[in-house]
Amino acid sequence: MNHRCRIPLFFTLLLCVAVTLSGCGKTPLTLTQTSDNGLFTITFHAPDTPGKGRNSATITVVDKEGAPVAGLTIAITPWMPTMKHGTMVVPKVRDTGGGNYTVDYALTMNGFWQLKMALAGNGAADTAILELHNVGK
Ligand SMILES: [Cu+2]
Repeated sequence: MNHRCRIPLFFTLLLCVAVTLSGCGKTPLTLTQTSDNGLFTITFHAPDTPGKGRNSATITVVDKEGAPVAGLTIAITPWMPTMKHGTMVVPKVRDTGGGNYTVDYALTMNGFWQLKMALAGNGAADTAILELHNVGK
């Protein structure tokens, strides 16, 4: 190998190391919860451990038969039960079709949080609580 092609190779290797390192610290979180009256099964998936500050997640909703439920209005209220407070920022939920929804939410502290959910649409309504036990850890 001549000298001319060694430098691009070095930068390619450096880029590979950087990409590997940036992916290393992520710990995905998946929670599955049946709604309080059993109408829906909710799967919450976060690409990384939720923490203090802004977070995003995807939520998938299926009915009792396991069929995806699109078109729901989902309201989410973060709540810290041990300290009895919520957040100032209202989570944004977006229906991306096929029973999938994206959620952008913010938490003000590390620790134990609940995401209180109200789901309604197609003549059905139910509630659920997702528990995030280790926010920031
Ligand atoms: Cu708190």
